[in-house]
Amino acid sequence: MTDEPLSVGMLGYGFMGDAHANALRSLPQFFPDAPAVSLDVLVGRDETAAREAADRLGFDRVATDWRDAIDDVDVFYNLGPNDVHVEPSIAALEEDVHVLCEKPLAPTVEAAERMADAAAASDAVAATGFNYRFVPAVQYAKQLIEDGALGEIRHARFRYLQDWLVDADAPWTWRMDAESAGSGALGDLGAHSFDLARFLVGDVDAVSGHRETFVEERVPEGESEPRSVTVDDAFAAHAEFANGAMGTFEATRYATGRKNGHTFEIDGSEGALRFDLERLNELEVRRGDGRGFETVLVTDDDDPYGEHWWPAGHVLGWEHTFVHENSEFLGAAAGGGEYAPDFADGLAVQRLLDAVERSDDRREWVTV
Ligand code: 4PW
Repeated sequence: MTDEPLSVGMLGYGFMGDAHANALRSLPQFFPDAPAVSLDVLVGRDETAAREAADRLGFDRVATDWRDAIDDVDVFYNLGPNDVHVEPSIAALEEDVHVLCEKPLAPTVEAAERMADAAAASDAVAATGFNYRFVPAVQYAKQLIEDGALGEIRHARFRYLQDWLVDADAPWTWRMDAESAGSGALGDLGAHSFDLARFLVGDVDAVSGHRETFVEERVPEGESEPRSVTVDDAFAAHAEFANGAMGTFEATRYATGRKNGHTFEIDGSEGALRFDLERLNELEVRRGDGRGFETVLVTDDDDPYGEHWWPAGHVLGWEHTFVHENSEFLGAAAGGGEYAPDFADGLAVQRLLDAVERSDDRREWVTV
């Protein structure tokens, strides 16, 4: 492991830029064993806005072209729109620069395959930003499942519900454009659910999907002409897992009153689990033939990541998932170790997103 700080380049400085920069600032205090980093260059097309963001987030300099950033850094964070994930991530991996790319990995399966190929050919670590794997309660759920506490898994239900498009005046953004985003709620929210499903339950063999777009046009902020919404607003899918479990998935931006309602329930022959991201310190566990679910507060010292934070019961939030994710990613980058979820996991999820779309187009089940 090197003692030199890893120099960081970051493309994008919106929501995800804040989340990752905050995580990088927290690491030295709470994860002192994590490799040190130096925030070298922030990449954005608008130089003035990028400079303001660089000052706010603590980066030394800015670049308006990602090509000017990649050669000089050890680690590259790709936090741009989904279509911008592809070429910069591949170019960085070709230079053996470690990459953390936000999800979904790409707008299409073909692009995700090229990214996974570049990762396989590179000596660098290639991480896909599925941060919810790093919720302590999710890791605790994984341990329970691996220890056999649920027995044979029969059902897995995943829902990701948001409501920011219920507002008829919500502006058009790149997230509503198929070319930039690939898909809508399916790729933005469903990708998280499919990743957790693969992490906790296993591979999915086949899906039957259904998508809807409720509002066909919206007006971009500060403009007067509407633009077409070319992605799904919501999706639902049935899934057949390789281990025989049945899955159901649903995600929407039209769930009135739900802000970030990412939930799952897993039922097995010996027990069951329930999780709700809006109560992320808790896992509801049903063991044996008890009469109901026990609510386990996953904040003890010996719980996943517990020893790094506050005394038991002093709860964590959404932002801590990024701290955990970054500690694992940078540790693998500095030490040459394995990291998951990697680009192969990102590609596996992309194939599921694509299968849902093909199934909906054909109105039939699709084998993944
Ligand atoms: O990745 C997801 C985003 O695109 C997030 O986890 C939540 O939903 C917050 O914003 C969107």
